[in-house]
Amino acid sequence: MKLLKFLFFSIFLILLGCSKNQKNILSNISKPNILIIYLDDLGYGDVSAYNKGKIQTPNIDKLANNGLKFTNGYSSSATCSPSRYALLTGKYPWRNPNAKIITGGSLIIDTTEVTLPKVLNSNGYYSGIVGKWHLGLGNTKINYNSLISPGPNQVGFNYSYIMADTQDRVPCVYIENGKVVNLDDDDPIEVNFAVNSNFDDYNLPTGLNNPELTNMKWHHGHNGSIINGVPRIGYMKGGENALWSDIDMADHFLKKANEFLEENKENNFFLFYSLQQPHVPRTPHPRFEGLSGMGPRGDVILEADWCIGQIYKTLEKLDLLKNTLIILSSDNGPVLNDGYYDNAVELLGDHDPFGGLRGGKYSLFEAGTKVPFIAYWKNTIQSGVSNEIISQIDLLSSISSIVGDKFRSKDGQDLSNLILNNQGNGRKELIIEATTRTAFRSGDWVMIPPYNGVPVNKNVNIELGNSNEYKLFNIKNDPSQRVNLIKVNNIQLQKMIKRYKSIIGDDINSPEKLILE
Ligand code: NG6
Ligand code: CA
Repeated sequence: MKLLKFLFFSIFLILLGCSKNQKNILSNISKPNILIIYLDDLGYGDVSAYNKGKIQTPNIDKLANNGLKFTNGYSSSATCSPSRYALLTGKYPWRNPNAKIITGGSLIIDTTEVTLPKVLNSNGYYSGIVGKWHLGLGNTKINYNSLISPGPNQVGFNYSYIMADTQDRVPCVYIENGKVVNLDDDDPIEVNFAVNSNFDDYNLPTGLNNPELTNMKWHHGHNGSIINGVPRIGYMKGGENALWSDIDMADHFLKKANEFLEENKENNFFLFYSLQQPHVPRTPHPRFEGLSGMGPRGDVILEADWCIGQIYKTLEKLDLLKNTLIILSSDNGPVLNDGYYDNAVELLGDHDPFGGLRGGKYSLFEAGTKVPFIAYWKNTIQSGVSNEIISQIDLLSSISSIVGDKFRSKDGQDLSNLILNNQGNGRKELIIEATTRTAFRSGDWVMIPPYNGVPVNKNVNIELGNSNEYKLFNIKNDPSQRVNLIKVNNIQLQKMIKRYKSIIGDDINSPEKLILE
């Protein structure tokens, strides 16, 4: 009897040991740190791992070539705020009428909504964002002189160090956990986006009235207040002490991101490192000036690539690479002239930021939303290439699954097996969005409905995807979407229209924009 008891006890101990070991392996694997490196307007062809063009991005390439490089990775929109909304909520941006490009507007994520940082926090993570936010702040007109809320800290981030909207919009200050950094109480900030004359003393210099005071010329828009010689969108006065330095912005965000990593090396952390490059105004630090031979746009891409290399080095130094999942992507496709004369067009040479795709930022064509999309996790993700379809909208559900949480977002799919093991299918279908218009990808087919509006935005010289007829492309055979197949394959077109309408449902675009026969 004693022997039997001993045997049972031993087996119990062995089983306990096994399950403990199993659990350890699981918890190590299933709870990596999460680092999302998010660029602003970086094109599919701007990364040398995707396009052996003129520009060299060795640090991004290192992640792409030693991790999983997706060739069919999408941002959720062809502009910034909607893409960021979708990334953090896993919901299609066209479901939210406020998910449009923000200019000083209110927070567009409901504070009760489940978000990526919230899911991670509930699994023991500490979440931070460093860099561009562009999801709105406050509920009404923002007072930059007191605590700014709600913002990133109210939708799940434990720590935030952000610029509010974009580098080309006022206010040109950093905001840390809801407080403007270095703000002098005696020099309060006033901001408005309507007209300069909203200020009491309305003789502040602007790009419109005082071009002689600018060191970067505006091409379209961008003729409001002049800060650091750069004319911006909107008007701002005060806050002199708090103004950022444009040429130091990359180094500044890098320093904050590095500090976050150092401080949280013992925690499970989520860092959303949201770089401002290569969005306008392109203001490389002088040590990158001229390096690309392509003017400021190329130079800031080199600067961003260098920053990513520095972050990699920090993870290496802190011995965090083996338990950090890195996702790198861009919020929308590329644009050359986005409102300033900065030689982006003139000095492009034979570099192709669009990677052979049609359209660009703001466009329903492929270059609007097909972006570099890379997953890297040293010793866990095998190096490889995936042609499966994946969207940033899937990141919340996939990361939730990777950390062992059950939450799945409304529109996202759990593609964790694809991300970690390059196994299983990606998406079968995807709604593509550009400035509230939508299109539909199903397998190798893309269908763009007819839309009113100009076919080409002449300012930025990008084809938007508007026309008065449906468009149907097979992007496997025709990746640059040159041949409209509506007449050749009407059956496929009708199938896609039906399916598209059934997904979009009542959320269908405003009728004045969409022409549905
Ligand atoms: C547009 C700006 C553009 C850029 C964009 C937002 C004008 C004429 N154009 O309205 O320069 O700031 O908004 O870009 O003002 S995004 O990448 O943040 O979506
Ligand atoms: Ca952008």
